[in-house]
Amino acid sequence: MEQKEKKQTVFSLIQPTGTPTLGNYLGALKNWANMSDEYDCLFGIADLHSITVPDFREKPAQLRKNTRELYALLLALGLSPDKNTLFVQSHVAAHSQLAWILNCYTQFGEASRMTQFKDKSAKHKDNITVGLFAYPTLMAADILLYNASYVPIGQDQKQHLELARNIAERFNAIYGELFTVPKPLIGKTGAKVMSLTEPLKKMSKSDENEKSYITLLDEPSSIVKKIKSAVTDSESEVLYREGKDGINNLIIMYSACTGQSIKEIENEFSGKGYGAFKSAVADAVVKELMPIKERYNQYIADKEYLDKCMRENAEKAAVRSQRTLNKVMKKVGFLQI
Ligand code: ATP
Ligand code: LTN
Repeated sequence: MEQKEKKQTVFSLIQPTGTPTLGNYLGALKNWANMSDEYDCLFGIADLHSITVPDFREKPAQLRKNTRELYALLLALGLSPDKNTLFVQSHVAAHSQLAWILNCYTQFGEASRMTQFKDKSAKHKDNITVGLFAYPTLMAADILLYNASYVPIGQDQKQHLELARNIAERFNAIYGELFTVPKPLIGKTGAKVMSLTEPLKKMSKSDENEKSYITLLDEPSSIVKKIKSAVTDSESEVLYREGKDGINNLIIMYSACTGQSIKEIENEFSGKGYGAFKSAVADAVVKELMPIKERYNQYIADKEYLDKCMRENAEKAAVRSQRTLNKVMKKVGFLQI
């Protein structure tokens, strides 16, 4: 117990906007599972964030289904609900409460500079809500509530983390040391997995084109098909080079699944052409994902166990986050009764 208190805290959430892709997995989730020995870990599902875009507003049944399925998938990745705090964001009221307070310490200008906001609002021009704009302050609240030292995320979330750091520092400068200033932990491979059909875009589970991404629960035959039809280039050498975005992406995927370096991969496939390489990539991805799918099928069938884990873990998260929220409310000057 004593040792547990000394561990530094790691925190990250993922949105229930669809089955996670190979990009989510290699860029973020894969690293989560092996952190609980070294760190005090909180992981979970950012369901409050997922209603910031129209696709998930007004679809309550879908949101509920996705949330339960994602929770089962987190367990299937090997995340222990006992060693970690594994929870659903909306089950813990302090997130929304602190987010409101942080909104009042965030400049309109700095929130306007978030590239994700610019991208997502360009995509939904006629339906841009204040919630989408305030997305990063809710994310900052998530992290700061638990005094997380490290936040494992993909490259695309770095700017949001930078904002969380700025808010924490600003708050500390006004009220004294209150928040831990969090640092990002970007996956070792730096893996930013790109779309299979448009390799200049990141692989994203909300892409309209299903062929552009592989989900963690895809059937092997579908994985093989998608990789075989992945966009490459008109050359034939398996080399990691500028401009060969499609091949570079497949090399990154293969490297992340097999642990081989780029150099080793280039040597292995020297003179073999793209066809053989694509088959090997597909095999490696299938081998990586199938055990996860098998475990997922067991967890999703046991609703009672899932609910019990969610309830117990929400309780753990609530106790911890409430402590921080109380301190903040006192500092800000809300009357204590
Ligand atoms: P959406 O399509 O709904 O915006 P997403 O697929 O981009 O979702 P998120 O739920 O926003 O995924 O992200 C979950 C985690 O996965 C984040 O830490 C994010 O940085 C990481 N991530 C997302 N896409 C990729 C990718 N293509 N490569 C590497 N990491 C990724
Ligand atoms: N914005 C993140 C999900 C997210 C998150 C967080 C990640 C919400 N709150 C706190 C890390 C820490 C995303 O879309 N990937």
